[in-house]
Amino acid sequence: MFKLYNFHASSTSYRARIVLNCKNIAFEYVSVRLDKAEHLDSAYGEINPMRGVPTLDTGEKRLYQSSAIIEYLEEVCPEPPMLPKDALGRARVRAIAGIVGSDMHPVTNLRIRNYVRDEYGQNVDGVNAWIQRWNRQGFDAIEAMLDADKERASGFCYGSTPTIADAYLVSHVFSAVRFKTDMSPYPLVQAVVASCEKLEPFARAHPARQPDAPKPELRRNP
Ligand SMILES: N[C@@H](CCC(=O)N[C@@H](CS)C(=O)NCC(=O)O)C(=O)O
Repeated sequence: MFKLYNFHASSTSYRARIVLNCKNIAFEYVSVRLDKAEHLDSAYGEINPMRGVPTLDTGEKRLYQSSAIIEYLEEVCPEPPMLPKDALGRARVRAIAGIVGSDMHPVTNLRIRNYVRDEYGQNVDGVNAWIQRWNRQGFDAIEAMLDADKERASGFCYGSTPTIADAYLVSHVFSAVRFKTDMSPYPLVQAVVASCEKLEPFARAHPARQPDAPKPELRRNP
């Protein structure tokens, strides 16, 4: 069975869990507590040299980088497909995934937030302002892309079934809301999230439903 080293609130973990669930792939949940800096321990450094989550252990090899993990899952478990059959469609789906995965997440990642806090002396509001600034730029682009897609009739980023773009978008919106990004300018993004969250594989991947999530009564920042 696959093992996923991950953390409930990590958006890169969340996007990998969504794809695993959509493809109905059972996996063992191995918690790496980012809130306790377990990813910086030498033990996790042996597992993932970049010390990020997720890591997918296939039983044969360890795979790093959620984008590589997701593409691997698509290749070894093609049903249901999470990439369109046509090259143009795949490029459009990957563009949305790329905005989240390459433009938004890297500059708002934990180590960057900590650097902005420690090296630039920012408090919680200052760090949140940094995160919100980069989220706005990405969501502005994604909202415009969804709006421009006249063939988009369903509740998804592309086509009539969930694609990897939805996995990236839903998980990043969770993170954005956690850091108080104003989502009101993005009704199309919010509509995609609302329709995806109704689907059981997305709901089951939600951070609040993971074994290392705080109990509801202890949760300050769900
Ligand atoms: N590009 C990597 C990023 C992995 C990553 O850094 N994940 C975050 C959690 S969302 C993390 O582990 N951060 C730890 C840190 O920044 O120190 C991927 O997509 O897998």
